[in-house]
Amino acid sequence: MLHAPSVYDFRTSSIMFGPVSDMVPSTPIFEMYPLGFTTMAEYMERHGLRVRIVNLAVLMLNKPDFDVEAAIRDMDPVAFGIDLHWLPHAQGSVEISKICKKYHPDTPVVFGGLSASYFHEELASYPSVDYVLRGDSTEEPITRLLYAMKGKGRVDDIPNLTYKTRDGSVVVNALDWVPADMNDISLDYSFNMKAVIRYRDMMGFVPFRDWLQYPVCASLTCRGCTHNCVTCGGSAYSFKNHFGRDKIAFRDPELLVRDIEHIQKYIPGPIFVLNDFLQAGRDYVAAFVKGLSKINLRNPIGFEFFKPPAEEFYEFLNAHLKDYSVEISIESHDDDVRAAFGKQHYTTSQVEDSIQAALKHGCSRFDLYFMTGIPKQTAQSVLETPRYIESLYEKVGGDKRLLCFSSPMAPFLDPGSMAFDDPERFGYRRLADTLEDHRKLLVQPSWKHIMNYESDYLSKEDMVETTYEVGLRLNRIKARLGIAEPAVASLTEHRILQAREAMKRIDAIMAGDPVQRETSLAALKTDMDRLNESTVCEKTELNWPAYVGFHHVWHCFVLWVTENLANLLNLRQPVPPTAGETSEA
Ligand code: B12
Ligand code: SF4
Repeated sequence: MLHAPSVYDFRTSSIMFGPVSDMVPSTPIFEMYPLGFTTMAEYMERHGLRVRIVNLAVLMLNKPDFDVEAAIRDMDPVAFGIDLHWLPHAQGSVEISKICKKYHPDTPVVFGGLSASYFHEELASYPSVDYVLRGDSTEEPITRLLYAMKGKGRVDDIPNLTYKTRDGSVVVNALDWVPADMNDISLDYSFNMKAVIRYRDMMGFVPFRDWLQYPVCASLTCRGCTHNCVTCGGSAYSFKNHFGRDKIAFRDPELLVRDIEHIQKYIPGPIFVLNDFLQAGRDYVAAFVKGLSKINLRNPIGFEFFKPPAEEFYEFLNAHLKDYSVEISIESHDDDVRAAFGKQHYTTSQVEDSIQAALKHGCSRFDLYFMTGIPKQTAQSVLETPRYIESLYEKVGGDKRLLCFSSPMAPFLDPGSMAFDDPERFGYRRLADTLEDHRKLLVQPSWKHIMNYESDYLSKEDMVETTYEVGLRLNRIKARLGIAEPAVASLTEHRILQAREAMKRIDAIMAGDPVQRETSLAALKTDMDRLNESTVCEKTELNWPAYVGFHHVWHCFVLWVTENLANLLNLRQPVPPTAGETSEA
């Protein structure tokens, strides 16, 4: 399983990616591989296959002279799996598939992920791509595909598969492997740790560049979503219309607690519970939180909520957990703008009450996210954000546990979102249609040129300008309140001002003589690379605390010994694949 950088080769191209990844642990080349790599690999190994994950993006980031072609040339798998989950990998992932084909013309190349699912026919028509597995649950289909490649089974009855025949035509099998729950898979990080031991390769497996310093782990409550945010490619609408899912699939709370117990055994970092588990109802919530209390959870834990919980809920969390944090994406302080985005189910004032209640009941940290570029949002509305945040801090008495962040919706409108499918209805102009269009956009010189949309309410110029302006003002507020260290705030201020300047220089180059363009952009590369990270805020501001205990070291040691013994004595018991069974649709 290979994870590509967003742009291949970012090491030689001059691109000002901008603040596209400021709100996630990755750098702008999006080096984080999908969680699905771990669930697929664990599932395939359970069914008698061997899987190796190679995070090419991290290897390229860490070693400027890492030779991708040589690394791929020296691999000898039954098949290559490449993710095109996030559309920003459109350029890098296909380039990596070309290298796979160059050195291994007879080895099948399999793609998967949400963007691959959306563009499956176009993707399968590329000469370097043989198979695309669609949908949000490919653990079983990929296992069957691998067995078919080994001569045990046929491809024409593998669910969710799009493939190319010998004559080059593209065949689309039905998208009907859509499990109704998430209980057959496991997000088991000890798989990754065992694989590190087996292949003696730490850096190829790490999920993102700084993971060893900040070992945050994710835990997944469900697949799908009950909400319909208009720009989100993971909304109820997108899942129903493009990924075959018309009902959210939950993981049983007992299994979720078990996943978290595994994490706490080996990994000291904070655990982030993704996708709001309140969507599952009261019984689920009670079982999950009480379960966490029973395993005596010591790692800090964070929850993402899609609407602001009430005070009783925080009381309940506080009674059962030692260290919990909360995150809500409010998007805008303006209720009308938020409603136009699809979050009409709560108001700003409810969020304020929720924050106050959380802080009153032991919440360690409350992260509040704002976004630029959403429907009905004007430059003026964006520029009001810092003032609103300041007033919010006044309401909570300057409590430093509240952390506010603002970032642009960039680089792309998600494929398969309502806004992507019907841009005019939401006040957007879509500037790219096909996968190939997006591949071309990704190598444009700045995030302003890379974006695949423009809003009727906010021009691209205003989007860039307001992003940096809000970044500056927010940084100053954080410095004044003592939330950001003075030295850090001063560096951030500098970076934002320089990034703004660099964007102007790029615009001038693009407006100037085309013959000079490449040379002038190349001259800016060092500056661009320096300014591409932590643009509008210092990335470490996102980090929750972590601690290392003796038990982590001990469990890792035991795993190291048992795994080496298992490898030496070949002690593995595969479970036969479930080929032939169908899932509940
Ligand atoms: C969790 C999550 C994250 C986590 C990432 C955790 C991770 N490492 O996967 C965080 C918060 C870090 C994140 C970041 C981003 N995210 Co996000 N994220 C989600 C979320 C909420 C859930 C995804 C999930 O549950 N996955 C479940 C796991 C088990 O499955 P999976 O990883 O999807 O893999 C399965 C399939 O996709 C497929 N598959 C995936 N890869 C491959 C490869 C092969 C070969 C095969 C066969 C199959 C396959 O099979 C897997 C197993 O069944 C979705 C929204 C949603 N409701 O779905 C958005 C979503 C996926 N994210 C999205 C985006 C845009 C981003 C960012 C680009 C945002 C940004 N600008 O910073 C970044 C990219 C980060 C990076 N790569 O470095 C969009 C993607 C739209 C698109 N098509 O491009 C989504 C749909 C919605 C959204 N806007 O948030 N995200
Ligand atoms: S952005 Fe909205 S639709 Fe998308 S996953 Fe989050 S709550 Fe669901």
